[in-house]
Amino acid sequence: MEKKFKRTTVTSALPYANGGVHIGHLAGVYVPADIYVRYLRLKGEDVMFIGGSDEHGVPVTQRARKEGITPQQVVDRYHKMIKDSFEEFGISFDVYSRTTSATHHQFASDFFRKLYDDGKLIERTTKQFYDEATGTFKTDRDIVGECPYCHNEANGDQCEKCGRDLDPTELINPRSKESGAQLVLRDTTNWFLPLNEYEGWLKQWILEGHKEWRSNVYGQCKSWLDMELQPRAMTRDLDWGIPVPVEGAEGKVLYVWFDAPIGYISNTKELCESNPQRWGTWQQWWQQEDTRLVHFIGKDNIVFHCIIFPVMMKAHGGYIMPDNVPANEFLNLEGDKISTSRNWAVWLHEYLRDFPGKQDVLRYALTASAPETKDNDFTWAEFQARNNNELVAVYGNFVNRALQLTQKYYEGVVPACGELTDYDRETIAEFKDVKQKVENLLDNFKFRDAQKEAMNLARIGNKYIADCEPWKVIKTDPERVKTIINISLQLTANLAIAFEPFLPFSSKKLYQMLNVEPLGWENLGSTELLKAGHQLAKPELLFEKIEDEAIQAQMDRLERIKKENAQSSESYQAGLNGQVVKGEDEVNEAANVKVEPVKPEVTFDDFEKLDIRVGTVVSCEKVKKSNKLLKFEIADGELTSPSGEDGKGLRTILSGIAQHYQPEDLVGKQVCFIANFPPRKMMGLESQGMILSAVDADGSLSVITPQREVKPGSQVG
Ligand code: B3M
Ligand code: ZN
Repeated sequence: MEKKFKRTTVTSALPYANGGVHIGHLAGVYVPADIYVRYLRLKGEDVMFIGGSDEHGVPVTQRARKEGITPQQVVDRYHKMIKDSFEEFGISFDVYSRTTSATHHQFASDFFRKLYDDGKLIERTTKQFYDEATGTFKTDRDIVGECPYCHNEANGDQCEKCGRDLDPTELINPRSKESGAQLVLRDTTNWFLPLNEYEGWLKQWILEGHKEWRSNVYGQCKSWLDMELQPRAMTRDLDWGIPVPVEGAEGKVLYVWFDAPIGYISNTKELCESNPQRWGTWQQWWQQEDTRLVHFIGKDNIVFHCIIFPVMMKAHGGYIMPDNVPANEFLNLEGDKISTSRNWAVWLHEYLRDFPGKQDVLRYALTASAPETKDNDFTWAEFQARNNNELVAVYGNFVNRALQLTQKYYEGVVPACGELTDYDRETIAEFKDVKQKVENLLDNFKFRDAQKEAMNLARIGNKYIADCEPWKVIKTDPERVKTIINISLQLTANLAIAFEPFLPFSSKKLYQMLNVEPLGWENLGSTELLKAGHQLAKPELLFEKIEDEAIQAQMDRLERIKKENAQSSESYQAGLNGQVVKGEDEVNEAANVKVEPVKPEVTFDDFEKLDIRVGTVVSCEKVKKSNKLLKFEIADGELTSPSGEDGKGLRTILSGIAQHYQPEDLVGKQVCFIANFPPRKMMGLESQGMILSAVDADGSLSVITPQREVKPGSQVG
């Protein structure tokens, strides 16, 4: 930190109140944010931690429709559920409010009105689909129709089969998802934020001014800014949301992504007004240059927090800009993408029910596999191993030994430290720099490594006790044992401090066992935390083993979900299986099978340089005047190629497999391809990658396909 800030405003993405919170949200946003604010508080810094529910938006109305209740009933239910489970899990928000509050409605409405009055918004009339039967405009997600590219049924905003982003006007035969009614296009006027006018400023502020941001965040901003920004609608034709405060705008509400980030500010206002002595004014937290603003979010929210919200604040005037936006990548579950609609998730409220009192175990496991730089995987086996082999066997074991020995030899009274040996001094020196290391890592949002350093303290302790063997020395040199135990107890107190941001429940328990009030961060590294003669409380186990049965029960649950999902997609699978590629009739004789020897060793880094992806074949045809080449158009999830091209359309790849496949047999199939080869011209056409095939013993080629359908653009590795 170069500048001296007086206070830090920390926000964490406001979860949609249309369902529970799962481990992906926790690992990506709430656990790291909570570690960060607990750390700042422990250092005595002035920090406000803001959370809340995002209660507008189409997902809420869809859920309400599905359940036959009102949107307000939906958000009331989930807001309470989310708020309660965060609290039980120890996410230490200073405020957790909601975007349906009166304060928020007023604040967001005023914010919009100021932009409107200052001429910062542009009015545009566009054509949108309208359901004449219900008299309502339809949002992209409420429209279905035939995909113009792959001709499957698609949603108005995206075709899930070929992965293309769509505009609903592109759909063939667009209908209302709800009623199936035919839709008509009608003129509608909305207000747009001209993002393009802020491009120069954004480039300066982010690309020049914030090179220190995480590379995933910086990279995403860069690709947006390289693309030419477009004006973006800030109002919608919907009936759930904050009414647009402009005459003649009846039936329109603020775009959910306009009002939701303002929720951070209105929640601050609520908190300040409820306790002005403690919190001062909301302006201090959002408008003063000596305040540092940090947003914790998942990677899908980067554009909203780095581009749209900053432009809103800039256009309004008076606001500070985020100093950092430490966005995480995604967490998968047992190798599969977390999905609310497929119920492929571990839900926080269910975890708290199934593992009562074990908040810290999940906090530890999620931080240990936090998706900080790339997507990561949560498995129940690893969860169990983290608990049994690390929390129990390392941290818990050390603490237990130190406390039990004190109990046994000194009836729980801290013995005096005598003369130090060289080994004592070495050990003390080792744990003295933990403070600096953990601080450096936390200041740079490297929570995983920071937690590892804290655990390292416990490893140092275990090694110290094992090497010193007090249980033997007690027979020959009881004075020496006092020193060993004293040092071990000081280390134990250090562990309570170092782990407090990560594992607050365990630190609390440990302080109780040590019979001391919680210690501040500045004490980390000290060997004088517990005075000789201080009486400890009765020791208890800090962590307990998690048995196989508990893990099996979770695996059984996932297995059941998998089966249910498989049943519901059976009909779809049957359709796909009907198009099996015609194989050749020959049977290879064993003698003909030629096995290539394995190539020389490469490193994992070498392998990582290849960017292998999955794409869906949208079209495939023979290249004229070539008997080998097929020309593929592949939906690749809109990847931008390393040369910075495209990122919107389909990827063209030429592949020399014309003798092995009928082109039409490959349409709709998924293939694996290398995405980062430089483009190459063949027969006057440009190929943007290479499709991977297996070469059978007889030389025939078989295209490599993922074992189940995945999202176009998915990485292979
Ligand atoms: N509710 C989207 C999400 O949960 C949205 C975040 C709002 S943050 C202002 O991913
Ligand atoms: Zn499609």
